[in-house]
Amino acid sequence: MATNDLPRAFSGIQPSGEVHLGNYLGALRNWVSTQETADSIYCIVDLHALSVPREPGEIGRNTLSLAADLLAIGIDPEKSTLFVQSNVREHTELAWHLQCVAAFGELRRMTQFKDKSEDQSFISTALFTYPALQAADIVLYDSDIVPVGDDQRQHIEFTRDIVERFNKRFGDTLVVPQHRIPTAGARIRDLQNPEKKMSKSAESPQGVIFLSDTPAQIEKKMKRAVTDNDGEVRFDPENKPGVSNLLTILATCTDADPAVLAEQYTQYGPLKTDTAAALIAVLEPIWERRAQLDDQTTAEILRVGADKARAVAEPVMERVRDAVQLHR
Ligand code: AQP
Repeated sequence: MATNDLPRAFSGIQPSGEVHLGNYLGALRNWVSTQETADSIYCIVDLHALSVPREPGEIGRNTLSLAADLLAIGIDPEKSTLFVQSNVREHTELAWHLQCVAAFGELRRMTQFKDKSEDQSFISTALFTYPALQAADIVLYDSDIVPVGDDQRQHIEFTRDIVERFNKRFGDTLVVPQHRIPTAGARIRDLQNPEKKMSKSAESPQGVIFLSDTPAQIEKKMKRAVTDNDGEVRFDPENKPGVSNLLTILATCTDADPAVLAEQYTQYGPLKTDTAAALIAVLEPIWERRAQLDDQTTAEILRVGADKARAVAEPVMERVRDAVQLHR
């Protein structure tokens, strides 16, 4: 809980590539609305992005650009704290303490680890322990709520479990957070491979709508989106994942119900055209704001954000050190 009696919200995004529609509809849109009802802390989780092999400088370069995207989307530094994970050292210190109460078997059950390690020639230990660092990110700020997409549900439940275990072992020290997953748009699927979630690291960029895509690129990707052969427009995510994904995107962009929207269409073509148009209308003001942001202003916002974040994190970390009682 924040000192101003508002709940504390925390969430993060990796600078692992360009922001896509799944990130936006599943999480970032809610980051913006949460600013009005919670003391919100948003983090660019650059250390997480290092859990798969990267070139030197790659993540550093992506970080500033991602920060500008977040500001353009509507993260307001007057209302929220926006900062970079590696600028606050306490994240890794607390992660160690949480790894010490996390069971190997628990981590092995994480579906994100299974998905991301599949077919990889090098699997880092960091990819395996990723959820413990994520848990530290959250609880380092006494966070009450965590706005995320559905893919993070298991990680937040893991966070709750290990924080409860820590509190049981060392005394009531850390706040146990809750996820906040949207009812609509919580899992946006890849347009070419609707069995999978839309992801920065997708096999083909044709299945992913990036925030930086032009209207023409969006129209083309929507037109080519994989549907199915039965020709019926129906909201049925299990049996018709491609069509249901388009309905979800259209519904989320227009604040409508996807099943009700489905009744207005008899063919896939007009559904694709309307979905592209609705999306472009939502993204246009974001593109305009993004074009006005310069690197110097963005870097200064991150610097101030890191100072604000440290001021919250340091006393929480001190509480953890007191609870564990190592020699000082
Ligand atoms: N397809 C999605 N639908 C809904 N929400 C999504 N999120 C990600 N993909 C979808 C949400 O976006 C937030 C930031 O996620 P992230 O970038 O930190 O990590 P990720 O979930 O691993 O995203 P990607 O795009 O799949 O990245 P890569 O390919 O690098 O692993 C989270 O709240 C997430 O739920």
